[in-house]
Amino acid sequence: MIDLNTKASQINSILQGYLPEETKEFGDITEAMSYSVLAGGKRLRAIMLIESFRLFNNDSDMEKMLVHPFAAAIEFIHAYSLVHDDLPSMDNDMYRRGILTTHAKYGHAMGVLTGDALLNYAFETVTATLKSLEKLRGEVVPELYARVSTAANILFTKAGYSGMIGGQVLDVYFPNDADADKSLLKLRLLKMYELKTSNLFRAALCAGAALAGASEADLKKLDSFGYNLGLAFQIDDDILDETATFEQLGKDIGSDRKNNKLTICSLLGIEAAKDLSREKLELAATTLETLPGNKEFFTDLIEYLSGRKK
Ligand code: GRG
Repeated sequence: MIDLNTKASQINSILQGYLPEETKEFGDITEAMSYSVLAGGKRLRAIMLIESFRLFNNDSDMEKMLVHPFAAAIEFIHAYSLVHDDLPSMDNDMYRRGILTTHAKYGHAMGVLTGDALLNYAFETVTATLKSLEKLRGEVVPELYARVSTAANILFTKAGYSGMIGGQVLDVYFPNDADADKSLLKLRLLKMYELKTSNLFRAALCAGAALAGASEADLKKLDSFGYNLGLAFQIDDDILDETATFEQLGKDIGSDRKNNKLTICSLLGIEAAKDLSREKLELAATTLETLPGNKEFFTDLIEYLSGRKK
C-alpha cells in the first residue's frame, strides 16, 4: 500500500527548496507565500506529477532538474487557488489545513497578493528549468526544450480561464436553481467539477508524462484518467464536507451548505453521490490498465481515494 505521508514529506522538502527566501524587503509577501504553501496538504498533485513521469522514464537527473520544479509549481498553483477560494468575495473561510486562512492571518489585500504571487512564481519556477537543460545533457537538446514547453503549456492551460479558473467562475456564478431539471443540474455540476478539480489532476498527470517524453496517445489516456479521478475526488470532497469533522479536514465543515451551494450531495443524496464516485474510480481503473509502466502507485491511489477520510 502507498505511503502518502512519506511522499508528502518528500514534496515538502522540494517545496522548501523552491520557495523564495523569506525577506521583509517586500513586506509580508514571501512569509505569506511560505505560510500558504507549507501549511500542510496531501500534496497529491505534485506526487501524481512525479509518479506519472516515472511511468515512462527512470532518469533520476531529469526527475530532479525538470520534474521537481514542475511538481513545486503545481503545488504553488493549487495553494494560490485555495488562498483565493477562501477570500471573503469567494467562500469566506477562516480555516484551511487546520490553521487560519491566508487572508484571515495577513489581511484581505495580502490574501489577494499572495495568490497572485504564487501563480506568478509557478511560472518563474518552470521557466527557470530552461536554464538547466544544458547542464542535464552537456549540450542543448531541442527535444528537451519541446518537452518543457509542452508541459508548461499543459499546466497553465489547465489552470487557466478555460480550465480551473473557468470552473471557479461556474462555481461562484452557478445559479442554485432548485427548480431546474435534475439531470440538467447534474450535468452542469459535473462540468463545473471537471473544470475546477479534474483539470489540475489532468495537468499533473499529463505534464509529468510530457516531461518524460510520453506519446500523444498516452497523454490522451492520462487526460481521461485524470478526468475521472478528479471527478471522484470532488464528489468525495462534497461528501466529506457533509460527513467529516473539522479535525479530519482542518477546515470548517458544512461550508457548502453555509454558502447555500448546490452540490452533488444536496442534489442526489449522499448514497447516490458515493455510488457516482465509485463509478468514476472504476472508469479511471479501466483507463489505467491501458497505460504502460509500473502502475502500482496509481492502483494504490485509486484504492486510497475510494476510502479517503480527509
Ligand atoms: C482560481 C480562485 C480560484 C479557484 C479555483 C481549485 C479551486 C478553484 C478552488 C479551491 C477550493 C476547492 C474546493 C477546490 C476543488 C478542489 C479541491 C477539492 C481542493 C482541495 O484539494 P486537496 O484536498 O487539498 O488536495 P490539500 O489541502 O490536501 O492540498
